[in-house]
Amino acid sequence: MRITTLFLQAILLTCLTACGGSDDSGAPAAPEALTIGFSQVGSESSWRTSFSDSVRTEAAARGIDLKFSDAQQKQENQIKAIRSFIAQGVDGMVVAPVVETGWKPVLEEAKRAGIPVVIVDRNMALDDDSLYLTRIASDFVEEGRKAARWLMDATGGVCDIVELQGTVGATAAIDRMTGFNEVIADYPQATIIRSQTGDFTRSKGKEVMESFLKAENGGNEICAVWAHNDEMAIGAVLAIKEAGLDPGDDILIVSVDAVPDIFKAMADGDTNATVELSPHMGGPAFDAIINYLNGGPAGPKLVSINGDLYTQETAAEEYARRTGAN
Ligand code: GYE
Repeated sequence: MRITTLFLQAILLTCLTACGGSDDSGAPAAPEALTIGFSQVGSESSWRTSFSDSVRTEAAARGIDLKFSDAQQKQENQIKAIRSFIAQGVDGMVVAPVVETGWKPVLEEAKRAGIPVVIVDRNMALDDDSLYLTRIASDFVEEGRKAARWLMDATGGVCDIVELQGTVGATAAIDRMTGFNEVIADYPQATIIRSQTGDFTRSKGKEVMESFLKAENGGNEICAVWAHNDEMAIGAVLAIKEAGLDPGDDILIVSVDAVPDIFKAMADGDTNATVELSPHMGGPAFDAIINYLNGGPAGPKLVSINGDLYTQETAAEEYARRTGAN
């Protein structure tokens, strides 16, 4: 495989002057018949599904043969997929890791095979940055801060908060929590009274919210839900309604992702705010791999994408814009 990649690089380097290294849009041109493996976390949320769709669409538009593998939220499945990509001799890999730790050995295998790896979305804890080309991700700490700033503003900093955490050990959960807690630390009357993982899914979000409501005497004292993603926020809406309370009013709800369903929920008055996370990370990931294969200069180790916070005010309009619904 190493030989194949070096051979490919040699051809491409020769080709660079003769054939040009980029298309009209400025994106690097893909070598012919490029095969790229994509190890995806799973399909735990509609944000994740949009992300998978976006990567597939981007691959198709560039004529890339994409080997897609859904790990169903299990790291062992991702490690198996990466090994299988290596065995198949792919030209590059895009990996969206479920948790941060435990990646070094398998990435070393990819490196030995000469296969470039791009990390997308959540991070990997690696002490050797030669194991990957770059990471395309949003600043999850900042997302947490944005959610907290909105809530502190909406409540005057007086609020008993319950937290629905994302997957344990996942960067998106660790960092969103860090950013949120950093902001509320300045508000002595804002407290997280309960916090538990809902694994980024709607069903677990609902289940955990039900247990919070029970533990808090039906929920009358709960001021707000801070959900690490929209999917769990929607689960919380269902639980709060079943408990006879009015979500978005009796209990405020703030989350992250900005999926179409949450704009619908906000337009209906059921949730209050969301921070947008773009699912379109496939393009820059492919750019990095193609640039590397073309022998281009090494780019930055982190490509950051960031989104705004949305509230009920523009929710109906945003929902229509994003779904084409009227
Ligand atoms: O917020 C959530 C998904 O890792 C940032 O994973 C991502 C998160 C996203 O399941 O909906």
